[in-house]
Amino acid sequence: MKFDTKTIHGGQEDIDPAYGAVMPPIYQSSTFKQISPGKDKGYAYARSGNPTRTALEKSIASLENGKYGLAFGSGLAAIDAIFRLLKPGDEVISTSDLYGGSFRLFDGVFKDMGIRFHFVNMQTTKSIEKYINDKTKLIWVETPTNPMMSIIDIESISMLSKQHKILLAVDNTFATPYLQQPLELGADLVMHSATKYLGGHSDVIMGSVVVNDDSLAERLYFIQKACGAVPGPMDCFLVSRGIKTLHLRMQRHCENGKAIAQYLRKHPKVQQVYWPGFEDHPNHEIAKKQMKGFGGMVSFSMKGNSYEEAMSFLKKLCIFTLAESLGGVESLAGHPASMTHGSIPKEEREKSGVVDSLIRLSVGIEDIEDLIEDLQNAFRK
Ligand code: P1T
Repeated sequence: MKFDTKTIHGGQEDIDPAYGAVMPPIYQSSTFKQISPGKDKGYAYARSGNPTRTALEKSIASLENGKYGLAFGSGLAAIDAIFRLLKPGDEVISTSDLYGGSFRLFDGVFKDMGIRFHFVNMQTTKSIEKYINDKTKLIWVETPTNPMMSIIDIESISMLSKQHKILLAVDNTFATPYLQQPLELGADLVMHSATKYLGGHSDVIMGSVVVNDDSLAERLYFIQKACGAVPGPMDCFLVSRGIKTLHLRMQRHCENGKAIAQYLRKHPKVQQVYWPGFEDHPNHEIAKKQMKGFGGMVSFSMKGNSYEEAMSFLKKLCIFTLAESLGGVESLAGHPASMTHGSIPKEEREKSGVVDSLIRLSVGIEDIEDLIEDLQNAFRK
């Protein structure tokens, strides 16, 4: 089955054996009647499993060409579940430029539980090698990175991780499985904030993990059930519905993202535009190799690097909404230093380029002329 068909039918065979509904029914039930004690019809208690959630989990697994899918109550809950595979004393090598909330979870929760983190600029695979030792158990990659749009070579890191028997996990939130399939490139785990492009309509918080390995899946299902960070059936339905148009939305996100990146690059007030589609982007060749397109996320800094000017620009936008999050049909604008990446110390975040004038755009699927006019007005006034 091709990807565009999978968004609609992947993992959805016989979705409603009872009545043949074509959409996964919303089983808004916390528990299921048992035939006799301990014997049920496939579902016993909704923390362990719910048919609406199963439908979504199968759909996400199919999109990532993976065997097993798991849904969680948020993207961070999905990351939390992955890190529960580790033990005190284990070491993790993580991308240094990453979502601020992921950094907060690593530095503010897992560090205190005895996990040691090395935050590394992964632009070259060589830079990772010197941090590998016997205790290294996981490599955490975000690509494209949030918010600097750096590209990390998944296939090349997977060769290194396999050689050293280290798990490789990829946060695929920015790319989506439409543009990039990390398991195909050798990753062991692929994670999403389904809140973003998978849901696609900014109306739900959710996370997911997909794996191929049987024992890894078994342990993650155990963690999902034991820790209980599961999404509700209504939210699972919403993400299932969102996924059905993922391919169409992504095409427009990519088109609009490209037009905005090119417009910004020519603007006299703009210092630098971060978008992996530019031929002179430091890792453009890797982006071309591992992604089908360059996505709808664009970041840029302003000349003079003035915090005040960035604020005034953001306040003047009308169609772009000033808000955290990304990946919805509507265009959003954010100021990473004070919003999504505020939890990263200033010195650290500036090292990866998150300066005071940096603005991040989640380019939506509106008419491109309206979007460019909105930016033009915000620069002009
Ligand atoms: O918000 P949640 O569903 O828990 O997902 C966390 C998360 C994980 N990974 C990446 C790459 C993310 O971008 C996010 C959430 N990001 C935002 C809310 C944001 O505005 O960047």
